[in-house]
This record gives sequence, structure tokens and C-alpha cells, in this order.
Amino acid sequence: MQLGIIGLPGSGKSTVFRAFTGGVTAGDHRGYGEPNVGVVTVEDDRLDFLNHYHKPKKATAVHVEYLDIAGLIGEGKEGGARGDAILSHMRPLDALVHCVRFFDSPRLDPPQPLKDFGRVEEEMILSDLSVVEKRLERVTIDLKRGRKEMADELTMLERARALLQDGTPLRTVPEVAGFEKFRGFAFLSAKPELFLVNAGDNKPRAEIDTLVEEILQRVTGQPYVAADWIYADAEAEIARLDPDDAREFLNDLGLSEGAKNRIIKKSFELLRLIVFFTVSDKEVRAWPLNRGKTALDAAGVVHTDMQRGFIRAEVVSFEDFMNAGSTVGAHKGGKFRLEGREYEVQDGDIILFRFNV
Ligand SMILES: Nc1nc2c(ncn2[C@@H]2O[C@H](COP(=O)(O)OP(=O)(O)O)[C@@H](O)[C@H]2O)c(=O)[nH]1
Ligand SMILES: [Mg+2]
Repeated sequence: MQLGIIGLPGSGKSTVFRAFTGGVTAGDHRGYGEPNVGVVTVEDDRLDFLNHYHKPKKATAVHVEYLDIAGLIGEGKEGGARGDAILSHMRPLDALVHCVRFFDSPRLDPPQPLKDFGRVEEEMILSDLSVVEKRLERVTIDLKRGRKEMADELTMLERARALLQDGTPLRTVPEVAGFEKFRGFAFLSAKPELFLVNAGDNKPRAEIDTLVEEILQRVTGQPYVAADWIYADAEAEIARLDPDDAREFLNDLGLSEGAKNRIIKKSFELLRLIVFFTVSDKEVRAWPLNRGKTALDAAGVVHTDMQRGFIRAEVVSFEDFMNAGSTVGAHKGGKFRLEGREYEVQDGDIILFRFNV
């Protein structure tokens, strides 16, 4: 899973990146060069339990990759070919983390978070609109030349243009946002988005909460959006401490866990992801999956052979497994179920795929 951190210059993107990853990177690349990439392991007590019980050769958690993408919005945009380079980083992103400044900076005016928020949202819509308009020209010419197979794309481009001209992000209409032929364009306003208020640690919680609410009100009716907040500066420091010290400092800030875990949970909710587990004597592994997906989809995530040769899935919920205390116990208690390809996978399912190739 890949998440890109975006926002105005000085909104704290690189600081947020460090708070998530604990990394001490070169940091301030001012919009030039490659984005910082940080990989974070998703902590999961259930995976730890399974690892402890099965003692396989290795345990593999879900990983989240964060990209600190300076240059996307309002930063060094005049760089010519850099536009394409940025786009190439955008394409694989599963979601955007939009950093909104709510701290005083000696180099900048007092924070105007709602205004900044609106500006970035508008810039993304305009950027998408210019892509749509360019593509419309191309497709119109091709259609005139008799390429009839482009007709469906034309219809969808016109729908997209109407939405964007109206200031509506493409994600609002999933049929447009998810249109197959749009995939390569990496439309910004089609991506799921987490709004992250980056607050100075002198800001009272009540003010922060109000701001988060106000942002949510402005995106009412949009699917795949969420909002949260962070004390990025303080948390970037805390992320470098060992766990005991970190806990103490988090307590002082009135937080029960660190930014890394909070934001991962939020991101999973935002993307409607669940986790299922596979277990063998070689490896126990946690896999992310979209809510509502079937056993056959899950098999495909693990291995294409498992999907192609799918026979059935043997499923036990983590909860049942833990309560039974052992594999034998879970079998005796009738907790293993045989499920077919249409079975909807649930969060925490432990699945053994039966397949032949
Ligand atoms: N007081 C305060 N300063 C912050 C916070 N987050 C970032 N900063 C400072 O704001 C400046 C810009 O932050 P940076 O992360 O480089 O912003 P970017 O341009 O969006 O990557 C740096 O001097 C940071 O130390 C915060 O939560 N509180
Ligand atoms: Mg930066």
C-alpha cells in the first residue's frame, strides 16, 4: 500500500513523513529530485500471536509505503519535464495524505488552514481538468478519424469535465473515478484522501477538533475521504525514541498511541481495508484486502496459481482460533469452515487455500 503526502510548501509534509516513518531523512528537498520514500510495518497483535504459536521461519506483516512528494502542489511547478516525473510517482498511490498547516511558522503568515485546504483541493481539480481537456482534444480527433472504440471514453471524459468545471472531485462519482481507461491518468481528485491537520502543540484540542469537523463538512457526500490531526513536530521527535520513552511523551501530549499507528488505522478505514492471514510452517503472513472481496479474490492476492486452481478455502476466524488455543482445539470445536469462492472474507480470517494446478 502506497500513500503520498501532499500539501502546500511549509505545511509540514516532510515533518509528517518523519513522524510516520521515524526516519531522519535529508528532508527538505524543496520540490526537486526524487520523493522521500519510507516503509512502515503495520503492527498487529494477531500476527504476533500466530507467529508465537506456529513459530514459522518468518512472519510478514503488512507494509505501508509513504512518499513525501514535494513539488506536487505549489512547489517548483515550473520545472518543465518534472510534471511527468511527479505523475509517475502519483500513479501507483492508493491514497493521498493532505497536510494542512495549523501551526505558527516564523517564515510564513499566521495559519489559514481552511483557505489552504481549499487552495490545494482546487489546484488538484484544475490539474485534473487540464488533463481531461487535453485528452478530450485527442479523443475527438481520433473519433473523427473513425476510431469508434473511443466513444465510451469521450462520454466519460465529458462527464469528468462537467464535474471538474463544477469544482467537484472525481472521487464523488465512483463510476467516473474508477473508469478503466482513466487508470493511466492518475487523476488526483479521484484518489482517496486523508486530510491531516498539522497542529502546533500549543493549539488547544478543542480548536483542532473544530477544524477537523469543518474540513469534514466541506467534503460531505464524498466517498473515500477522512480527516484527522497530528502534532507533527513533536511526533517526529517522539518517533525516534525507544518505545518506553515515546509512551511517556505521548501521554504528556494526551495521546494513547503514536502517529504511525493512528494514521495506519485511519488509512485502513479510509481505504476500506481488512486483513486476513495465511499460515504455514515457513511463514505466517498478514495480507490487506478490500472489504467485500471474496475468498477467490483473496487467493489471487496470495498467488495467481491459488486463484486459478481454487478448490475451496478452509477458514477460521482469529478470535475462534485464539479462544480454542490450538489448531487441534479449533478443529475439535468445529471452528474451521469450508468456504467456496464466493465467501466474503472477514477481517481476521485465517485462511488455508486448497487448490490444484
Ligand atoms: N511548530 C511547528 N512547526 C512545524 C510543525 N510541522 C512542521 N513544522 C516546521 O515547519 C517547517 C516546514 O516543515 P516541513 O515539514 O519542511 O514542510 P514541507 O515544506 O511541507 O515539507 C519546518 O521548519 C518544521 O520544523 C508543527 O507541527 N509545529
Ligand atoms: Mg518538504
